Amino acid sequence: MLAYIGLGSNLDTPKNQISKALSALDQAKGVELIQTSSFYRSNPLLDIPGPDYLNIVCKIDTNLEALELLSLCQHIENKQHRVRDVRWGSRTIDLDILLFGDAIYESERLIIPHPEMINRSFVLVPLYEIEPALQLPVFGPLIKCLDQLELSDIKKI
Ligand code: ROI
Repeated sequence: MLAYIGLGSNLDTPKNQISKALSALDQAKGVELIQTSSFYRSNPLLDIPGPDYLNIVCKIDTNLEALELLSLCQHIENKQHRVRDVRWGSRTIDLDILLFGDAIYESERLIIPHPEMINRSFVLVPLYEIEPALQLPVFGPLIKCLDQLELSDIKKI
């Protein structure tokens, strides 16, 4: 199954945090890293105070189930000392499953496609870089979703 994961960090050398999480993903059983976008820098969403974020999107091939992939992502977050205190607060690393093949899935732990992805330029812009012709389940053509977003707040680095 092809899946897309969004990674973000704004603490403790964000670039290292993201690179470390990518190699953890690639080394995990049942996951092969296929492609990664460039790094993008943006202000924290909703102008919540804190350092700028770095974000990327990666494409993986996996034979894990969606919930197993979620557990793997949470395991990587925990290993990199992600502390969940304030909602929307700064974080060393965040891994969000964006898409899982064409699956539409909803449970208490996981919703796919990621319901907020279409509101976030730091997700759609790197996703577009690696998969410009993508058709999103539920949301439709990626390019049309991008057209709805303000893109001036994000910079490719
Ligand atoms: N803001 C930006 N720019 N990038 C993120 O990855 C990000 N992640 C989050 C919140 C706190 C919503 N803000 C973000 O989880």
